Amino acid sequence: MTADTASPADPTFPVPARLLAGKPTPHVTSFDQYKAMWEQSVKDPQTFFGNLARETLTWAKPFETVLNGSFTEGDIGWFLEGELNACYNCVDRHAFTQPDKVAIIHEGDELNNVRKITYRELLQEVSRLANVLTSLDVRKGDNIAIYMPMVPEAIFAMLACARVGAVHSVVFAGFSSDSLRDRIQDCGARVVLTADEGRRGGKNIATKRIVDEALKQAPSVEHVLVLRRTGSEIPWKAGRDLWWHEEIDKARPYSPPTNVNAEDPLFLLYTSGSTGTPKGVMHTTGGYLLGAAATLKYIFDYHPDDVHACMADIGWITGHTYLLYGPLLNGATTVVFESTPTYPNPSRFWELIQTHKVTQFYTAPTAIRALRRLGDQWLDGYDFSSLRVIGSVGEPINPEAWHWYNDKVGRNQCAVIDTYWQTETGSIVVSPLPGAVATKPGSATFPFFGIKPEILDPQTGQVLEGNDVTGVLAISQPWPSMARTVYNNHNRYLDTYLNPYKGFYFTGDGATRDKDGYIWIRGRVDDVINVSGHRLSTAEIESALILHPAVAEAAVVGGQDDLTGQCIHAYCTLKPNAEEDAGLEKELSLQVRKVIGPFATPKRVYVVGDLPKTRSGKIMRRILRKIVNNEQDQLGDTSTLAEPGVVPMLIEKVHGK
Ligand code: 6R9
Repeated sequence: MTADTASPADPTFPVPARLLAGKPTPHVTSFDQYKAMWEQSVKDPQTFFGNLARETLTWAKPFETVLNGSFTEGDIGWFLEGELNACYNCVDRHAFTQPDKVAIIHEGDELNNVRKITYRELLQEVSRLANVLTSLDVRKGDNIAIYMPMVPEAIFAMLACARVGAVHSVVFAGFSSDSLRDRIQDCGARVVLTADEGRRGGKNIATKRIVDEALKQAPSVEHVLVLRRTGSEIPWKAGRDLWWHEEIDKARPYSPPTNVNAEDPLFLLYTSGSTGTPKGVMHTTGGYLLGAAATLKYIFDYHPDDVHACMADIGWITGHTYLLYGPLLNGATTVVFESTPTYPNPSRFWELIQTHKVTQFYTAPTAIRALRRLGDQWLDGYDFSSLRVIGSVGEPINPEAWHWYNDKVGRNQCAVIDTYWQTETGSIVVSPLPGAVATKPGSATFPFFGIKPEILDPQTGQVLEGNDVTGVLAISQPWPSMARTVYNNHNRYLDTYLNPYKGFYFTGDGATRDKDGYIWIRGRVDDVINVSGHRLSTAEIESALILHPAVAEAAVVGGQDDLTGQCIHAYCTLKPNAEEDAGLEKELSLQVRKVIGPFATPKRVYVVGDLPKTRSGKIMRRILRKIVNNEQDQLGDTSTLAEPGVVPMLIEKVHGK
């Protein structure tokens, strides 16, 4: 590993002098210091993480064993025998030492609609809600579904579950009723926490109606606790539905936390894989919390007076780890943003940074690209002097977007951190440390403590040693915040992550380690499409299309898109008696929107006569992918096609004559 040899092809950006000179001093101030810590963390994880876990978290009962299990067995556990409560660690201990510090700044959908919640208030709010959950007979180990807009109560909901030892399963409020239903059915939730409506970009979203629709086929649910957000008329089912405020008013503002074992589940989060239905990725308490707390401290270089602004929704892992758990575990002030980057105009993020004197700002490349495209005038005159670290997550950041972010938002004086991780990794696994690592635009750079990345030959699974190698990215030893299982389907966990390359955790991403040892993530090597940082499975979109009565077969591929990174292109063939009218392609697109959610809307749907198949009937998606990406001159070997004549027909359909 070396970081000091720049090549002219990939210019290297040193750590900004302002960070090293300024106050506070970064936690890690040189590459050598980072390297020494990293080496110790992977050589002796027991000592490194044992110490870190004792320093970082408050344990009700200390652990004795730091790590047990292996990738070969798939039985990993950290901090065994230890007991703790996640909510106590996020709230109580800070409420006792710094009660008046602001824990949450809520920036509502409308400008100047700000609500601040101190740690003292947070403890009261979360306690009340925990008592309400207990009154609904929610117990340790129960699964609770949360389908809520970006309001402080969504944070209270997650923390209240943790307080009583229940397992939250947050479903992104942009998912359709069908997707919500599937997730509730899979985890068997008895209680759903939701709101009457959401508010985003000046529009109301019919949250409760979507829940009602989902619950028609989710008999496990006994109670729905409904937050009044907009006050609009909503349907109501007496007995099942309860008003949040009415229940809260009755509840005592303190509730004792329920301690759980370090390996008891903290939450489920459903994510798309390369096949079939979404899987409920399970994170446990001790290891996940340590990963969240430690990465927030070191990768965002958190210091006590910082205001941390993560723009992700709580429905995604980024919202879990860097909006809620990481910041609150560190006793930070965290921003909950309800609106969109362009409402009421494209200065919204910049206004937010200036108003709240944000020190760490975290968003996705797709938002950076969209704002860059709208023009620099939207940043004019804003004061960004509070910022020290600006981060990006969710997809590869292209160098143009990186430079714009660095120049216009970071003013070349901030650390730009391209953070690579996944729902399954729980916390960031590859990223620069602000005070220690020189960056290269487009590279996530070096592994975090405890992460031993390897580049494998995809065919043989052999470790590609040394630098200047490309293959698939794997991790060769367990780290505290890795997912432990897929809910109710441990075999799927093994088959997806641990069996493809024995002895390794397989990420599903391709990667290069360049000649200087920097890691460059190349994107998914499986059938997962990344649209604006949202993970979508081609199989899931195909299933949604096939539900339409006219569709016989569907094949979905990812196209390249300047704004969203990738976009969805769907090819469909029709059943023999189906009629192809002018509106059908639009209708099929709406079908996907309805079954999965608006963010999964295909960019194009092509109704075609036939699909390119091998003689054994396998659809050759590679050809479909090349055609949408305008690479029809590089189709490669098409000799195995059963019907070569379909290719010109497809090209004509996609590109015209
Ligand atoms: C945190 C999150 C995970 C997938 C991952 C990869 C892509 C995330 C990235 C990145 C390149 C980065 N990804 N961060 N690719 N550079 N900095 O996004 O989790 O929704 O589970 O997605 O996103 O392909 O495998 P998740």
